[in-house]
Amino acid sequence: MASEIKVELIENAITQFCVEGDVVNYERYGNGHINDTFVVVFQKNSEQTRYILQRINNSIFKNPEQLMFNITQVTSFLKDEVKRLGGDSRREVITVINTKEGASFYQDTEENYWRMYLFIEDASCFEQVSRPEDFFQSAVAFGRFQKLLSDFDASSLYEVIPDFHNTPLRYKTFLQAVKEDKCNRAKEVQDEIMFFIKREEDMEYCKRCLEEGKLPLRVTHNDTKLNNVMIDNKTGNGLCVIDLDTVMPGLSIFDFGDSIRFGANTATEDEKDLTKVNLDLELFEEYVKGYLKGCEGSLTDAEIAMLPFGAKTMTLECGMRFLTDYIEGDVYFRIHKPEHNLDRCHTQMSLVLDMERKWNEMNEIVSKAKGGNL
Ligand code: ADP
Ligand code: GN1
Ligand code: MG
Repeated sequence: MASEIKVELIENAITQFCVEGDVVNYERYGNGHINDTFVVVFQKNSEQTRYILQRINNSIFKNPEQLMFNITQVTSFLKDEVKRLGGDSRREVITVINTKEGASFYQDTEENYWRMYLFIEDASCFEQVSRPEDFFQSAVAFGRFQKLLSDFDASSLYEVIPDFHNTPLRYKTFLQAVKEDKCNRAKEVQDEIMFFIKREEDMEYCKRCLEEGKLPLRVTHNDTKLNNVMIDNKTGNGLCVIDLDTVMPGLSIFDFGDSIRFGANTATEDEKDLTKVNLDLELFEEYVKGYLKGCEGSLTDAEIAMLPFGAKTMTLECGMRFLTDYIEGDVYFRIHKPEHNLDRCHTQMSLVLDMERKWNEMNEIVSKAKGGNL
């Protein structure tokens, strides 16, 4: 469940950063599953400015210093690129606010790690797609993000969560959790367990293509959910990719796939009525078109051909991660009710089944888009 943080710790953290003015108020913000996020309003003279304050989840990000090093490297590279292209680097790229000591994060006396970002105003993050155009725009933004980072030196990044999208390794972790069954929950979820065991081969395929050199390793975002990109309220364009914690070397088809898993689902990630969970092919097509546009020709033919596989693999992997966490006692993802991770696992399973039914159509959409026939 959402962890409580002592008010004194939050209020102390707020004062550590280089922001002028007085604090007007602060409150929890957003729907991320990992960090504790707050919006903080400061006032100087009669002007109010909002900031994002986050307590970094340091049971997941074991080395916050390396994490923040990655984020400052990536954001400063992106800001230079955006400026070079004539864009607004304060709205199109996350801005890290330093502490009064000049550091990119603050460590308090209770081993909490805090950071602050400028709040990107006049832009929205969505939990579900209501207008296909927004989904198209989010795809352009994630594709562009990938393209802009193509000249970034990947070797300068720490691998903050090793093997983050190593699906076969996650499968082993899942089997181990089932074997250990620490919370005695495995017996309730035998059908779910079998679902993933039956699809073991599918989970290995993309990794094998990388190892065989059929897919290139790139600098990727690795967590391309719709609520990790901001859409400009005025122009309707994809504005800024946020949640840069997992920027690491990875596969473009996984960035594509994770967006499909979340955004092309006709239901939310934790919908209990599974009849509502489907892969929306129209949204899938929008995302394919937007992603190819944003990547501007930088994807190889093999990457494009494997986009549907990226979507299926990310959905399988995420469903299996939710199930693993349920079996392990809900220790990773923030939950808001007792069987939340199991509900999330069920939506991912339903979505995989629907992708299996629509597999030919998904591939046809991709090959038509590649040929520019859409
Ligand atoms: P988590 O890793 O927990 O998902 P995020 O960095 O994605 O954390 O932040 C959670 C939510 O906070 C986002 O989905 C978004 O709604 C909001 N948010 C994060 N950073 C900003 C920002 N710089 N400006 C405006 N909103 C933001
Ligand atoms: C987490 O942080 P957030 O909520 O954007 C998770 C992703 C999962 C996603 C499932 C660091 O993303 O990998 O796909 O939940 N992030 C991390 O909703 O594990
Ligand atoms: Mg997020």
